[in-house]
Amino acid sequence: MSFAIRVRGVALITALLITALVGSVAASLSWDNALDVRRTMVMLYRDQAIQVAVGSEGWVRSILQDDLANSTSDHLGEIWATEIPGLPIDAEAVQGEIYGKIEDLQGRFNINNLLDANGEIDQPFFEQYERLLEALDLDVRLAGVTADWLDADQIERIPDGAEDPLYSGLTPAYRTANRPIASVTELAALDGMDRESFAILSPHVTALPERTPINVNTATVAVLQSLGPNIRQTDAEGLVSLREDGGFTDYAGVFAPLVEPALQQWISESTNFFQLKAVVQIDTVRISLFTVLYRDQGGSGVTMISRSLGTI
Ligand SMILES: [Ca+2]
Ligand SMILES: [Ca+2]
Repeated sequence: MSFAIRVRGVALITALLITALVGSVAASLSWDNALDVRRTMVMLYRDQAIQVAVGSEGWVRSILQDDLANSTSDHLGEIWATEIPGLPIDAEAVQGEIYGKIEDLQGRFNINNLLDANGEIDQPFFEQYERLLEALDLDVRLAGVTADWLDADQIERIPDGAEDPLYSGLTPAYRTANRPIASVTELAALDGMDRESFAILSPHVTALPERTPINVNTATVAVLQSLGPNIRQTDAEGLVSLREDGGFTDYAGVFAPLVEPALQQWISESTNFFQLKAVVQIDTVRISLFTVLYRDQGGSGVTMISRSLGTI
């Protein structure tokens, strides 16, 4: 082979190599570009979905306001309690779907009721909480552990307490709140609260910024049972069927013989605290917004108390 032919051969291979290299760089650039575009779109859709979900709060506020104007009690037959089926979002820039529901948070046991005005554990509510745990087949020891989490002191309740010495020995270490809780998700940090127990308990409890009565028109079976030591599950189920047609006509009369005397003033047929759960789907992006709303019975409107994205 002559020198000239060998040189031409090398030049050809070099040219082929360069073409292949440029090709692979171009492919990688266009792949990165496609990913960037997709990432930006997802961020944009997420922002839009959050805006739509927050916007739905205004709609819910007017539903709750209208309800207050038209009724003195709150029950599960009312408009606010109807689950909203998927509604299309059909604007020029956004297309998707929103669905949601409003829940009465006073149909649940308010964990912060455990603390009295002095920040100490209030025995009638503590016993009510124990009855709730019992009705749900959960470990009653959790009542003492929750009480220690909330009360201001560092003295472990006997036999069921847990204060900082226990939690600070865990990995990772943490400390008790020693104050009212802001979210029921705090309960997941309690000693002895496993995932299953939390899943069973969480639909029946709430954490509100003030002490609240139970709305017997919306309370769950287990929460109704917690109101007195002699309310069996079948009794509570009977009460639920009694209220089916627009709530109790005389709730005070029905519950007077059933409810623990100290809790008599802590039952009601109306509600101030509601929770909106809005789920918005745009393209492949789906977000859930949980908003706690306070409706003033005096008619001064509905205010947003807290918002949480993705979790209660
Ligand atoms: Ca009402
Ligand atoms: Ca404590």
